[in-house]
Amino acid sequence: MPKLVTVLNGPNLNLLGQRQPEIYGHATLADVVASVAELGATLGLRIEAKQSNHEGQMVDWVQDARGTSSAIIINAGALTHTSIALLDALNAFDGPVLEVHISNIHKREVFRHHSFISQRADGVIVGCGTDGYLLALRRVASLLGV
Ligand code: CA2
Repeated sequence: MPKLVTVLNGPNLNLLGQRQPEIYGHATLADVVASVAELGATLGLRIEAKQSNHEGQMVDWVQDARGTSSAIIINAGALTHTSIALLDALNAFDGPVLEVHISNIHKREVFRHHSFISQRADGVIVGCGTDGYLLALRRVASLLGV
């Protein structure tokens, strides 16, 4: 049975490809999920991708990943910069955690420069556009030894 990788996207990432293409590109979230699933199949990993605009839902999904998922790839959107609850949930997860940001948060407003999640993340990929999800999945595969 292939190992499961949970891919979580937070608030407003359902709007990918619909607005602000100069920052976030033209790919939709469905496009991103399809390309991650395709690479996952190549690498021998199963992908479960979810998006929510709600902090509590994101916390619940991180908790659900305990015991079912081998790794988490997460773009928490703006919760990155605010959510200690999400950090606490990730701290209770045992496998690799890869944090992704489509834009280079360090080139943007100062309030985007700090990530609570980075304290738990095994790797952080920023500013690589939606390719960042694929880079994160390759790193997960390497960390899981598949
Ligand atoms: O660069 C990233 O991936 C971010 O996590 C995206 C978040 C932002 O709050 C973070 O600072 C950096 C925002 C996601 C909003 O996505 C949109 C996409 C298209 C149109 C409008 C919003």
